[in-house]
Amino acid sequence: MPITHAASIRPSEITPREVYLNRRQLMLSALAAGIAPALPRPAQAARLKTVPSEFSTEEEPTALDYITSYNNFYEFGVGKEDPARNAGRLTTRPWTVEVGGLVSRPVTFDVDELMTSMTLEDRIYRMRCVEGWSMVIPWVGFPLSKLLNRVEPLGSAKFVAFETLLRPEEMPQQDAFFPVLEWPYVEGLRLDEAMHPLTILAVGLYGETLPNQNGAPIRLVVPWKYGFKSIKSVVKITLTEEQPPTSWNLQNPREYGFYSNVNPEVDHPRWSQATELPIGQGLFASRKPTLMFNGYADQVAHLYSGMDLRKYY
Ligand SMILES: Nc1nc2c(c(=O)[nH]1)N[C@H]1C(S)=C(S)[C@@H](COP(=O)(O)O)O[C@H]1N2
Ligand SMILES: [Mo]
Repeated sequence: MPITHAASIRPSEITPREVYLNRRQLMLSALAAGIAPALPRPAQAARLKTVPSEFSTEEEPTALDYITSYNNFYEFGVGKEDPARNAGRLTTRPWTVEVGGLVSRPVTFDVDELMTSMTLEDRIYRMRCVEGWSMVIPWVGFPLSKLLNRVEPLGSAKFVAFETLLRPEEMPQQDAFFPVLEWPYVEGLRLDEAMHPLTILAVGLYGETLPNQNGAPIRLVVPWKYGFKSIKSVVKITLTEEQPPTSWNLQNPREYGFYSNVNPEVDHPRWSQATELPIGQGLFASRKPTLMFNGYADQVAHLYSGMDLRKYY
């Protein structure tokens, strides 16, 4: 059932422009100066047993306060500070992830069982948001391929579709009169992208369980794609033959494609993608060049050989 929504509305157009810019400016300078209010971590955050990973970047991770207080999670509001303020109300237990579609053994996993049956790895990844900022995030997670192998994809499976929880009682924007996106939030990957060793399901960060604002209890992380591909609070994973719909592509197909690989050479229709602002590096931090595939070209460029990345953006 199609949900009516205003096409191509961005937060910058919903809030009166000056208010938005001021709030944004304030938030950015507060963040940059390191005086943003430190929000308490949820009480239930628990230490996780992890092993190191060879896939981590050498870069210094962004401070925890920035990672947990400057977020995009539109179910909880369109402002960067809204998820930290509002996601506390999300009930994350019990939580199951239903994995099915074109597989021989469909399984509904309990998230706690999943977390104890998988080896959890520390994976420090660069994250590049399509809006032009970036962070370095020390995730805890496991390769998505391990989960997919458990359900045995059929030969006909070509794509993997993901779905976030739909629970308007706890996710205020899912009840909004003019929703920014159709709900639930959905994303998708080609099967080979989903099976790539860099693609993980994250269940924690900085060695502890995920804060709600970062997508508790389980979220996707695909480090060579813009942040919006990394769908939060996942409840359903479906293997499909056809390319699945994705939330931002439905909202504005001209601006957000299915692939959404980080690419400094292909601009967003309304802004350049050549540079990024690292969050949390002080008032005088300068923008730095964005790298092809967010710095993961050696590992992932082969997935797109022969493809025109301007057409498949
Ligand atoms: N369900 C859901 N997942 C989501 C989003 C969202 O609004 N809803 N925002 C995306 C965007 S735009 C980004 S940049 C990342 C941000 O992840 P972080 O807040 O953990 O840094 O989450 C992505 N996953
Ligand atoms: Mo984003």
